[in-house]
Amino acid sequence: MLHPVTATHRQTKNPGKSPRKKLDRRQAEELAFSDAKGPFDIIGDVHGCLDELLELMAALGYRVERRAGKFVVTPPEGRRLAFAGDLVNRGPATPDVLRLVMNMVRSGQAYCVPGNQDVKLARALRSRNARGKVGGLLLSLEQFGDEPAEFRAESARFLDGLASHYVLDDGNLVVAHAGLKERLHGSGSAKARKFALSGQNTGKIDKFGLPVRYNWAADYRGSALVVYGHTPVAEPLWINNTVNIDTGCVYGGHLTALRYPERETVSVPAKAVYSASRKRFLPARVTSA
Ligand SMILES: [Mn+2]
Repeated sequence: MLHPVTATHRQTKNPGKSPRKKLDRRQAEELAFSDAKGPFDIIGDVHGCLDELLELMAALGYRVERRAGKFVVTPPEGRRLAFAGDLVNRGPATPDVLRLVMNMVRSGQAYCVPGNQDVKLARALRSRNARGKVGGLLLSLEQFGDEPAEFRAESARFLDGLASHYVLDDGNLVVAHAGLKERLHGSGSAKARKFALSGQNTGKIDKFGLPVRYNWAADYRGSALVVYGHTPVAEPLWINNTVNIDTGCVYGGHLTALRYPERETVSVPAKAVYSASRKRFLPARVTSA
């Protein structure tokens, strides 16, 4: 049987006086440091690629049926999904990906941490118009144009309420969208949230005009396995005790899951190139730190 997602019992101060959004976030942060044991199937950046997500879930043994517009999921005995963030934007079916993941999180079948694109979409869904919105975010807003206002609000609330990262399996497993330095594991600080969502830039700009990111994984010496995405790689990239499982599905690569504790990856190929990448994927191997 599946164990329910258990929260610690920390009391919140004056919960009645907190704005709704903050309360949701705090509840999620409490869930983040649970003693939840695996096994888990952790999925990298989905970016609205519903078909590939369903195919990957099937490959992992999850049965998904669609009944009256709702997704009904039967996981393999005892297993749970964990999404490493960036569920949305750039791809063809952002609302349905949210519909599926929200349902699984609510029923205790999945964990989900936010990525920078999820936060961007939540903000855009709450604003009244799409002015100034470009690219992958604009595409999501167009897809949401066919959805009821209630579902927009529900999606924004869900994305806003997600904990910055998860520490699972008695501290042996960390899931964070852009990865996380060891000293920020389990921290509810704004600094930890910022790092987990977007990583840290070096202040330099590369030849493609993109910010150069600090390679935290090269300096990582922690004992917890850190599973993350955010920066597309051609193949799952293991560095020290970290693994990047964003294999760029939306750019025509693959959608990848890490099976934990087995430490095996399972990938399905993208059915199309849904978005153009400004640069080629990072090489799968790094030669030096
Ligand atoms: Mn990202």
